[in-house]
Amino acid sequence: MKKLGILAGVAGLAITAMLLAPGARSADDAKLEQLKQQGFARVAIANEPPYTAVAADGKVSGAAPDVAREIFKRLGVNDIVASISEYGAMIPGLQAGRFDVVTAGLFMKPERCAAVAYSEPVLCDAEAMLVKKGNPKGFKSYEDIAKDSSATVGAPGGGTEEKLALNAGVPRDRVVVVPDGQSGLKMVQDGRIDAYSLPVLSINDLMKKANDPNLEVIAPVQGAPVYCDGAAFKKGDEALRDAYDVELAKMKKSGEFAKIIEPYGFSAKAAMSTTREKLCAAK
Ligand code: 6CS
Repeated sequence: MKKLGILAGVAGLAITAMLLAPGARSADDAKLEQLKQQGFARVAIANEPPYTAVAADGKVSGAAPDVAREIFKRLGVNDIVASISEYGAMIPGLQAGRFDVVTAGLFMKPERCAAVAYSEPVLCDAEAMLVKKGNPKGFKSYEDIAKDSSATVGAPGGGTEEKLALNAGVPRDRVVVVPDGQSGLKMVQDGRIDAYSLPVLSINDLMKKANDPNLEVIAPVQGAPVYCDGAAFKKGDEALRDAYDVELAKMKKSGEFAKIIEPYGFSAKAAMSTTREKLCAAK
């Protein structure tokens, strides 16, 4: 009896058998089958409440992972396992197969839409800046920072706010890459940067927790668009993305989507009033 080669692993055997079975799913669904076999989806997050958060005991929460956990459960994938990543490393990590999906508030923009397969919109928000009380340098926009040669702004590496500041003409050496919210808060408090920029709900969360009367929130940043994120899948995993979108649409329709995101401060209406197509085409 000719010995068969050893297939890659039990999962490989299960998926192959399933795909060869009569009326088998298309090869495209192999990714979903693989995640079902794996028992979890590996998600990239930033740990930036209320979008994403990791508690001291490791529990993952936040609007983006909570939506993802519920949708994957409906797809037969029992859980999510999160890894914290800088925004600028999320897409390369997805493309390298380190994550199965990014669920982190990674805002849809044309250049990102070209690199990943986004779901339909999930979390929408404007931009904000954290400054010293009284806004001593009078910032209302990123252009205001550009015009003041002494002004510096902190933002996440590879994040939207970094890009907005650079595009507004703030020189590279006055846009400071800040690894996380607590660092940004401290740098403003210590006067090491004049402003720290994140989406409105993230800055408001920081402000509430800081409880520091010497700080002020400038929101929305004038001239900056309202962005929406989606779950970001690797190009080639469109079948998985489409299956995700079917469940997301059902939850939007039933009100379950709003029940998950609105306690975090997000508007279901905002996400339901736009589409991936519109957001990916936005200039
Ligand atoms: O998508 C982004 O680049 C931005 N999204 C969030 C939720 N926070 C900061 C980041 O720059």
